Amino acid sequence: MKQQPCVLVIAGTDSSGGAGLVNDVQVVSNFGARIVCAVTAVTAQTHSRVDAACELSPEVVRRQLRAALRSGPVDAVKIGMLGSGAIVRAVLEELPDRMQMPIVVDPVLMSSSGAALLDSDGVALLRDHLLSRCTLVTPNLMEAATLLGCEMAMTIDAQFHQAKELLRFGTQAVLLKGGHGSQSEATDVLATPSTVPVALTARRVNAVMRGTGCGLSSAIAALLATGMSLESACRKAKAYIHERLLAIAT
Ligand code: PXL
Repeated sequence: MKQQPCVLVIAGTDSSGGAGLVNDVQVVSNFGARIVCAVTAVTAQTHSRVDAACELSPEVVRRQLRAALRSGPVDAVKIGMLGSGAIVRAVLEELPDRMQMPIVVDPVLMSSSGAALLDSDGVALLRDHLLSRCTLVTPNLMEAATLLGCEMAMTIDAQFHQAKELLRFGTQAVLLKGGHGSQSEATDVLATPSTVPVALTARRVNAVMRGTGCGLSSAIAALLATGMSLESACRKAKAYIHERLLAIAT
């Protein structure tokens, strides 16, 4: 029997359970993979506000990463909240090569309630050094605009354009999520340097759920850990999030 795949989750905790590590662990487990982890920050929050965010020392993050990577084979990495530039640096120093295992980065910049979850030094390091080390980056429309230093894409054409633009930071692929848009379909655009970008669409669901971004990138990492192709993993992960939204829809 094939060994159970293992995902390394690098993320912060959210005491409401809606986003962050708790959500990541639930999703990765749903896809049957094992988890090793490195906690970057502890946040105290409800569904409507962030009360406190405390980053761990970069040294503790570094040691968790070393220990996690030594504790057995790891088949994929998911990176969520990083908190500070110092933690981004620690992750850059310990992160395996993407040729060894797929690395999915959810560029967590802000909570859905609007609190900053990465400082400005961290944003610059993520954009200029982390993206060139990853297999896939999964920004939402706001995160893409921040990374590119431009206005948020308001049309599907603009979303296609920004997905391709983000490739200039050296990531192997971009999944630009349209969940925060206003069209009747929620369209995500998958772009790579060597293929025509594809639109992954799902009917927009009338539901509010925190942590859909965390969940999507965790599902993709868990599927890539099984050896699935990038496009299939993105499609299957999107279908999974769509099902979860349908389950709570009004
Ligand atoms: O969904 C982004 C996110 C990631 N990680 C943590 C969070 C949030 C959003 O609130 O709190 C810990």
